[in-house]
Parts: sequence; structure tokens; C-alpha cells
Amino acid sequence: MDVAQTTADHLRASVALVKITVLSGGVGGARFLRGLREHLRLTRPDGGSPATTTAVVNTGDDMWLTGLRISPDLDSIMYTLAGENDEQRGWGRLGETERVSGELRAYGIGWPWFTLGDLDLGTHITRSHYLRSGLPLSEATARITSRWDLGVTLIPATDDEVETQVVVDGGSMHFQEWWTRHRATLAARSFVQDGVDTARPAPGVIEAIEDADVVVVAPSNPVVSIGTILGIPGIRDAVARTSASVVGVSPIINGAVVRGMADACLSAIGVETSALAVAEHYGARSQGGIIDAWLIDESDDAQLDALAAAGIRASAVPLWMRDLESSARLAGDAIAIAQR
Ligand code: FO1
Repeated sequence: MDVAQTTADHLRASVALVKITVLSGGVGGARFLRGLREHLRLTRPDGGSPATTTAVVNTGDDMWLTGLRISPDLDSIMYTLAGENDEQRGWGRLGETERVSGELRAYGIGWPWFTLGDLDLGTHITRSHYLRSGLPLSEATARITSRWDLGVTLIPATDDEVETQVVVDGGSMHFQEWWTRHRATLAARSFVQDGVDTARPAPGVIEAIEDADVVVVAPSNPVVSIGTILGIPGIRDAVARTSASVVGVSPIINGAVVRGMADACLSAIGVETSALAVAEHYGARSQGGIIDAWLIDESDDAQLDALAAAGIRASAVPLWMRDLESSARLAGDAIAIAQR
């Protein structure tokens, strides 16, 4: 496609657009949101705002540790949008120190393989303070994020505690233990989202999906991130019936995960690690699924016909978010295909 035409499509799409809601996990979602914010800054007369973009964020990776509530995905997004995340490691704060963690290890509390950085601890202490004062996680998140100029409103998918457990041979463990301690080397038999059946969407989640012009399913883990969000009663239905166009971005490029452990999670639920298989797992909205459109990487363009046959409008574009420019271009592509 010619570049001038693509830019013109992006401009038209964004100017006409009012609200975008992104269902998001941690790192991939954070990079997509940063690109989206940049795309809106470049293409919208108002430059975009927290009223324009809402992220509904997975909380299934959360846990209590050393008396503190840890919310990795909310924090990854917040730090990324604030320009404060450690890009090298992919999680935690830039310029982090680990003095307190050393003390916790010496006292023998917490998980020795899960490091809580000193600056990061400030966030966990603040969140835990609000939760213990009786505020729900959504309100705690609103207060915590108000410190930074994020340009995006972050809402946890639920205020209720939903924690992903991984069933392995001989038992089960918290998702963080399976991933951070064992690096997904123990074969996962299934994932159980403890508490999901009785969880309610946090205030504003259903409205954000229903009132959006475009809903984006970020390139996040389809099982433990997006799967957990959609598992909260009411959210999948809201996505299925919203008048918004729903576009997903494949987390799989050329038959492999970009980062993280989505391949191990997909095998556990019997889904192949391919852009096509993940799209079929989400399903076309016209056939009872949750997506109208799907962006795949150029390297996977051989799957376009099969996607069309599955009732999914698909386009092959560069998916690697290697910098702000490529992330912004991808966000523009997502909006353009949603509105096509
Ligand atoms: N990931 C690690 O690989 N090692 C850690 O010690 C670690 C600590 C940590 C502390 C706070 C936080 O918000 C995230 C942290 N992560 C760590 C990342 C996290 O385990 C996962 O990558 C995500 O939950 C998966 O999206």
C-alpha cells in the first residue's frame, strides 16, 4: 500500500474517532498503548486524552506478597506510559535499586526469586494502603495513576481478587511462581482463574466497552491476560454486543511469541501458536466470537485467506513494536482496519 494513502487513512480514521478501549495485559499492551497515545497525539486535533483512551487491564497476575498487593500489568502499563519502566528487563522501574528486597530475603519473607525494587515498592505500599483503607482497586489505581501524565485511563478489569493458578503435574501454583521461578518449564496442564466466577467488572469497564467506537484486543497473552479479562462475568458479553468495531492484534509473529510465555499457555488449552489459531480462538463476532478484525504480521500473510474464510477481516502489517514510531504506526493500522 502506498505510504501517503496509509497516512491519509490513519488521519481520517483518527479524526472521526472519539473513544478507544483497549483490553490489555502487561508489556505488549503497554507498548501498544504508548504507540496509540503517540498516534493520537500526531493525528487528532486534541492530541488524544485520558477521555479518549481507556485500558481495561488484566489483574490475574496479581498477588499479596510481604503484606503488599502487587499488580504487575497495571504497573507495567503505568511505568511504560510514564516513561519510567525498565525497558531492558521489561518490568519494574528505571534506575531501580534492590536494598529492601535484600532485607526481605535476610528476614526470610517473600519470594526470594521475585524481586520487589525499592522504587516499585513505593507503588505497592501506596496501593496496599488504599486497599486497606477500604478503597477498591479501581479507585486506588485512579489515585496512583493521577501522579503521572499517562494520557490513558487505566481501569483494572475487576476490583475483586482474581488470581491465576497454573495446574502442573502433582499440584498447582500461582502464575508468578510458574513463570518467574520456573520460567514456564513445568508443563502447564491448565490455568485456573481463582475467584473469576464471582468477580464483577470494575466500575467503568462495561461502559468503556459499550461506549467505545473501537475496542482493541492488545497483543497480550490470549490465555492468562485477555482470557482472564474475558472470563469475568459480563465482559465477554459486552465485547460481543458493543456497537464498536473490535480489532485484535496478534501476539504471535511468524509462529512464535514475541515475548513471554503465551506459547506454553496456548498449548495447555489446545491452541496452536499461530496468528490464525489465536484469531480462531477469539472467533469472529459474526459467529459468536469477540473480534471483527485481526492484524497479523507481514511474515504471516499466507494466513489471510484462512482468516477471511473464518469470517475475520484481516490485514498483514509490520507488528514488531521496536520503537515509538513502529508502535504508533501499528496503532494507526489497528484503528484503520477497525473502521474499514
Ligand atoms: N519478573 C521476573 O522475571 N522476575 C522478578 O523478580 C519480577 C519481579 C516483579 C515485581 C513486580 C512486578 O510488577 C513485576 C515483576 N516481574 C518480575 C514481572 C512479572 O512477573 C511478569 O513478567 C508478569 O506478571 C507477566 O506479565
